[in-house]
Amino acid sequence: LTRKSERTYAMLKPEVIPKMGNILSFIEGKGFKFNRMMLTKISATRAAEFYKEHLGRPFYEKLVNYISSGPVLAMELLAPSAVRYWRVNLGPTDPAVARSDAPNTVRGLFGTDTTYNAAHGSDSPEAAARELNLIFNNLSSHYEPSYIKTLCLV
Ligand code: DGI
Repeated sequence: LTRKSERTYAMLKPEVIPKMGNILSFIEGKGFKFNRMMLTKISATRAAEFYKEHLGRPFYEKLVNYISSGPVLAMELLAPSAVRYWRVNLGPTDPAVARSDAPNTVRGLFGTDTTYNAAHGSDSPEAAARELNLIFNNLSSHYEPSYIKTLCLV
């Protein structure tokens, strides 16, 4: 990492995996560097841990079920002010809001609704460190190579 660079955790959610190429081009075009990248599946237990700050919210169970329902693309992105820069390029949580207020964002371009909103981005450097560790340093708990084989056949 250079002095001005920062890292963040970005994740493409299951519904956009079939069109991940367009989204990766968008991210690359914004100047991010892909430092680590992994197509994987997150277990429900790991997803519950990942989103624990939302425990008790009405959408929590749906969110955990969704994130653990299919493959995700986990990424460590590098850029100056990467956390904030990725949040800006991700756009508002609700893609309908993104389409009106920030159309040239990942959620504005590729999101469907508040559940199927294309991608995740850490909201602070501390969250990025926690999330990167949780996803990349706990491979045996969620990595399912047979699933990826299935994905390639469909
Ligand atoms: O940081 P964000 O992903 O933009 O939003 P967040 O941290 O407030 O919430 C995390 C995820 O939880 C979000 O990407 C989608 C889901 N979520 C948040 N608020 C709602 C929601 N899902 C539904 N269905 N309804 C909500 O109000």
